Amino acid sequence: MFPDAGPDDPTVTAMRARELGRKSVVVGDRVSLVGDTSGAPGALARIVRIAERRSVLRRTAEDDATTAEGRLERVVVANADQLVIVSALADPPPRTGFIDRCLVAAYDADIEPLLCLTKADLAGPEAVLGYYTELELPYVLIRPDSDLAALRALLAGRVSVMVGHSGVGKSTLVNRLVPEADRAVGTVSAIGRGRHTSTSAVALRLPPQPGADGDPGWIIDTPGVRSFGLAHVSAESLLHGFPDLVEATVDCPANCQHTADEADCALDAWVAGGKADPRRLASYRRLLASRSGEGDPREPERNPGDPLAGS
Ligand SMILES: Nc1nc2c(ncn2[C@@H]2O[C@H](COP(=O)(O)OP(=O)(O)OP(=O)(O)O)[C@@H](O)[C@H]2O)c(=O)[nH]1
Ligand SMILES: [Mg+2]
Repeated sequence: MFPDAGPDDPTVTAMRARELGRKSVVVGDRVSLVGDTSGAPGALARIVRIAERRSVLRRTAEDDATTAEGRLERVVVANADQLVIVSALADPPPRTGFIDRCLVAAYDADIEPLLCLTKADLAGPEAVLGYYTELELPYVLIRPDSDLAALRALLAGRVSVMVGHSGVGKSTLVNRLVPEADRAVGTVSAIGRGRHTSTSAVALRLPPQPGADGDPGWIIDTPGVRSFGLAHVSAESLLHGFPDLVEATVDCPANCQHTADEADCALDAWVAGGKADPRRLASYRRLLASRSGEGDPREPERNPGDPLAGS
């Protein structure tokens, strides 16, 4: 698949060849095929090689690497250029802690983030955008009747993967972007949680637009995640998801862990001096705490100030 595959190339069904050993193939992988690659009904090819991955987006089930769940690392997708962080503005309510985690994962995997705020017909984006003012984070607002031209322009020529909680509207958006996709769309239950309608990731070629030249890009729809665990990201790399804070740490004492109980952590003075939003530092420290098994395990991705579930 992917940019050099033309729109008229056949869709080939292939299975993993035994010589690949235990290496798993994930959505986004570029592979070498042998056998019947005609795409004819019943034709079956074999995947004999997985090309080196340009990027690998990972998450863990939990944050704490000392637990079995924390060690269980999942590759979400390979070779993505852009991480589309999908968050509803209501129903389910936005979780800035979740978005912060996705940003950490994106920077860690060297994938560009794009914030996609859905259900803009139900609530305004001011609170979420206000939280990210210092980040120059590109964003798009989506409502059922919105024009998708700006989003299509940001997706053109790249492989983008959507991540987000269940029920935020990922598949709804994919169906609008790729009308023949026919992705199942679910309902959101009363407590504001979706039901995990999508159960596997699927990459879809975006259709060419009249008047636009070049490759329209690929979009990958993924199943909703309950949390985006970051046990695989080092404490130092966590900070890369907080570019508004990173500069301050040059003034930290050697081996500063940047936690709230570090007496001389320069982040406190940075925030006290108005150079960054205190909520961002709090979010970073909640992430640090969560990785060491502390913090509120029920809603690890809700920052103070985020709306309550169901509101
Ligand atoms: N009001 C409103 N509702 C929306 C919007 N986008 C999606 N929805 C509704 O939200 C519900 C969930 O949408 P899905 O597209 O299934 O959500 P998903 O993110 O794919 O969920 P999972 O597959 O479970 O991860 C559906 O009832 C949609 O109709 C929107 O922009 N505004
Ligand atoms: Mg879905």
